[in-house]
Order: sequence, then C-alpha cells, then structure tokens
Amino acid sequence: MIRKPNRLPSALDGELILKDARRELELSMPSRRLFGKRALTLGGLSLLSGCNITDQESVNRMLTKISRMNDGVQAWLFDPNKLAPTYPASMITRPFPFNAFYGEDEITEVDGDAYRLELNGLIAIRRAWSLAELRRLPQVEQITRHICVEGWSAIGRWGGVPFAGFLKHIGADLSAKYIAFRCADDYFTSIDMATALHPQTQLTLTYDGEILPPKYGFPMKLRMPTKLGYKNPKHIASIEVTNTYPGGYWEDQGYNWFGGA
Ligand SMILES: Nc1nc2c(c(=O)[nH]1)N[C@H]1C(S)=C(S)[C@@H](COP(=O)(O)O)O[C@H]1N2
Ligand SMILES: [Mo]
Repeated sequence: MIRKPNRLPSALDGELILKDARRELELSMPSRRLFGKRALTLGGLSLLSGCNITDQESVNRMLTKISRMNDGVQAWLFDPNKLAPTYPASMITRPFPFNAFYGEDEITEVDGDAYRLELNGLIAIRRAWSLAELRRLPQVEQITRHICVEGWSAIGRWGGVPFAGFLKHIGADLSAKYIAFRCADDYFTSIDMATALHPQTQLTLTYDGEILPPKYGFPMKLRMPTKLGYKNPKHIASIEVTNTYPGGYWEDQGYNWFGGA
C-alpha cells in the first residue's frame, strides 16, 4: 500500500512542535481554558499565529510569534499593585543557591571601587553612579521567593533601592517600553516598564544584611519577585531605557521574554 505523504516535511515532528507551543502558551494561561475541550492542533497553531508550518524556520517563526503574543497576554494580566508574597526570616533558604550560565568556579569579580553604573537611552540625567552614591540612597529590604525555570525556588533576603524611585530620580522616560540591563559577565536581559515600576522591584546592594557577595551579583543586581530568575540580572554594568526591543541572553534562545513568576 502506498502511504499518503505527510503534510509536513519528514524532518518536522508535529508532536514536538505542539509540545513547544503548548509550553509557550501555558506560561500565561492553561491551554485548556484557552481552547476549551478542543485539542491544540498544528492547523490551529498556524491559524492562531498566522504562520504556515512548512519547515523548521517557519516553525521557529511561529513559536516566536506565539511567545510574543504570550508576552502581551502576561503584560496585560500583570497587576502593578499586586505584591508577591513575603516570608519570615525563619524561612530563608540556607545556603541560598547560586546559578549562572557558568559554574561557581568562574564567578564574576567586579572591582567595587572602580565600579560605575552606566545610564543610557531615554534618561534626562545620564551620569554614571558609583557604589558609594547608590548606597547613600534610601534603602529597603524584602524576603521573597526566587523561582528559577530550571525547577528550583528559594527564599532570600535582599536589600537596596526601590527601582521606581531611582528611575524617577534620574529622569527616566517612564512612558518608554523597556529597560535593558548589561552585566559584567556578558549576561543581558530586559524588562517591561510596568514591572520596573512595581513596588517590589529593587536595585539590590545587599544579601541577608551583608554587601552583596560576588556569587549573588556584586556589586549590584536587580531583584524582582514578580519575575522568574533569569529576568533578575546580577553584576549590572549598565541600564538603558528604550523603546527598541532588547531581548536577553536566555530570551534570545527561546525563553519567554515577559518571564512572569
Ligand atoms: N549576570 C547574570 N545574571 C544572572 C544570571 C547569569 O548567568 N548572569 N543567571 C540568571 C539565572 S537563570 C538565575 S536563576 C539567577 C540566579 O541568581 P542567584 O545566583 O542569586 O541564585 O540569576 C540570574 N541572573
Ligand atoms: Mo534561572
């Protein structure tokens, strides 16, 4: 018997494409709620995204499109006034885990005396900041849960400057879409303005009451309990306010950009 040719080139595995798309969609919404009792099909995906699914390149385009749709849904669902849970000091995870795109034997060392935080883009007062100057700003603390997509979470205690206040202080354009972060270890990421202005988003200078240790991002990191671990940049070297989509180290490799926790 002659087998009907598959609609897809043999190199494409429909089940795998569906699995990727499902994972992407479930970041913001249970797909059951989205599709009712209907199953998610390749045809449905191509309708939803307006993309043909003919080769690997078009599959990637479709997944990127769905991921960006998902960013929009997550941004829309994001409540700028809703606080992430906080915890008592007795619940802090000890030792707090280290994670980076390299191992613990290659932790980035930054010279705190020479350190200058660079400001770029849509900011009125674009001068660099020393660590001493950052430490002189009013400080707050939070005990919150950090959630990593690799399947672990941990409760930690971070201290520093509320980011919203800092952005206002430097005259950032608060109507801009993105804040991009470049790090001393070549990591980079970016966030939406609503999250940047969230009351728990913090320019972090201390961990558990001590100067932020190198492994947790010395001299400065951004702590956001409303976002997954990979959105929380350590060793921040520069901050840019922009309307041009900046992407990120993991985001450019397929992690969802909004990355809500
Ligand atoms: N500069 C920089 N920031 C980074 C990373 C990195 O590799 N480099 N990894 C991210 C990821 S995936 C996680 S889970 C957290 C880990 O932070 P921790 O070491 O304080 O637990 O840092 C995030 N920020
Ligand atoms: Mo992570």
